[in-house]
Amino acid sequence: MITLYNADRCPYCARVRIVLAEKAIEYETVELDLDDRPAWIYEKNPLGRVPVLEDDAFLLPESAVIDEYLEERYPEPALWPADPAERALGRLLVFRFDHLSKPYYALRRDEDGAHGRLGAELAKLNAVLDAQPYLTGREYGLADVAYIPWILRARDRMNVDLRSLPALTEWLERLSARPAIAAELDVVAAS
Ligand SMILES: N[C@@H](CCC(=O)N[C@@H](CS)C(=O)NCC(=O)O)C(=O)O
Repeated sequence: MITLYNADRCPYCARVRIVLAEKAIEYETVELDLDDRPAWIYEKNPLGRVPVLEDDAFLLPESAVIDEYLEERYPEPALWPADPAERALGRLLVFRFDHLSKPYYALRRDEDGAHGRLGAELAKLNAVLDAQPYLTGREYGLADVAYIPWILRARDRMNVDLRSLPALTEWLERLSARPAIAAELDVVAAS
């Protein structure tokens, strides 16, 4: 049985919830209060962070690594393209995710200039989506999953206006039609 150590409000956990849902993998959830983390979480992850995936006795932290593990362990439906170059470009976006997360968390801390820096990174994603329908390439996949939790929260919780970014807005609408993403919209609305 798979267990996900989870916090609903955590976008990194959302990356894992989405992949588990897309692949229809059965799992149980242990919900953590991030404001009052239990001491035992350090036995699961020495950094004390969620998500952590437990697959029988195997423990794995780090959302991007967990998603790669799930993709290899449960290959269907595939969430990376078959073409190695297309897959590598998708992985490059995941690898460079901190280009988005740094201004995102800076804006959450209300730092000067963060709004503009986040806007510039969102414009870069919009340019990628002008050239191809998904961040992963021609099909939806793990690069889209890696970014969508923050884009949803930026729009719905931080009032970041995406209307000047049509390709990003259309991508968001297309993704929101997927049950795995619609479930995350509900989580964001409830948290
Ligand atoms: N690089 C980690 C980041 C996970 C992370 O920062 N999780 C947050 C919750 S959204 C957390 O557990 N924070 C507690 C802390 O940093 O002590 C991943 O991708 O899984």
